[in-house]
Amino acid sequence: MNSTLPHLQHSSTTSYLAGISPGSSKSLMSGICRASVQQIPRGFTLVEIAIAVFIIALLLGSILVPLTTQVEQRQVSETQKMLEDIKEALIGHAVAKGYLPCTDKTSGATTGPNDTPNDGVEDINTVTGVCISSAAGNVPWQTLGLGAADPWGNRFRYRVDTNYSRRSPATPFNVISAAGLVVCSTWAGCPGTSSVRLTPISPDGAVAVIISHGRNGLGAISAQTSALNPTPSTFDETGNYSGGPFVSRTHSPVGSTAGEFDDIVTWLGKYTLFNRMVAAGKLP
Ligand SMILES: [Ca+2]
Ligand SMILES: [Ca+2]
Repeated sequence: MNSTLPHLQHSSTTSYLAGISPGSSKSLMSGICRASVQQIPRGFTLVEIAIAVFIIALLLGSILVPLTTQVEQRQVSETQKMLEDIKEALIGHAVAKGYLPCTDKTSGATTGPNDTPNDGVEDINTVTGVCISSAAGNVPWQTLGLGAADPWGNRFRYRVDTNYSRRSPATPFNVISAAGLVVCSTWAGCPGTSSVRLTPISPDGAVAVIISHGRNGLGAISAQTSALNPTPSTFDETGNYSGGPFVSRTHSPVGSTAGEFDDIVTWLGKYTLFNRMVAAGKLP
């Protein structure tokens, strides 16, 4: 029986359409289809390309997102370790000398080696034995023999209760000295900012507070330029940037109800300091 497409039939033993053999039991249509597949190079359709791109994006996303998260977690852990090292160095300084170091001021004039901003050396009036500034400044990293910057290239902020940084001829602190710094879980409820007062995290007062301004670096002093970074927009980070009340809480991202917060904060409580100084025979 002849094909229903007689114009494609021919008598040659070699078909001009590959895959079609005259007289074959295979259908002509099957041969035509196979010939088309064999003869016409077929590329990828847009749909196939889109699916491939989508799968590649998924794979890259599944690899890169955990990597990014791991890097951030490692930076936070590293910062927490650095803050603990700073706290231990502060205690060591107090044990060795009988007082905590003053801040290294972040701005203002230079009047001498003990009054120079951003050099990592505490700024102290050697005549009176009182710190040049009672405001927050840099951790005096040179005085303590520590690194200058957090993992994001910013300096650690430090505020000390100046009762604990006085030295001769001023009267050094003792076990009845009050500690006036406070760390809260939110700025809005911290003492001094609202009639609604939350219990501070440091209820008996902190003698020193040490802060890394975190990955966003808002309100930090750049270790590279000694310039002030853009300042934070949330109250909780503003307290840490402006010198208190200080806030330590769970981190929250931009756009969250609680507002962005990525500061890493630690503090030295007065009883911790007293305990270590008594153990070292330096108090009472
Ligand atoms: Ca200084
Ligand atoms: Ca921050």
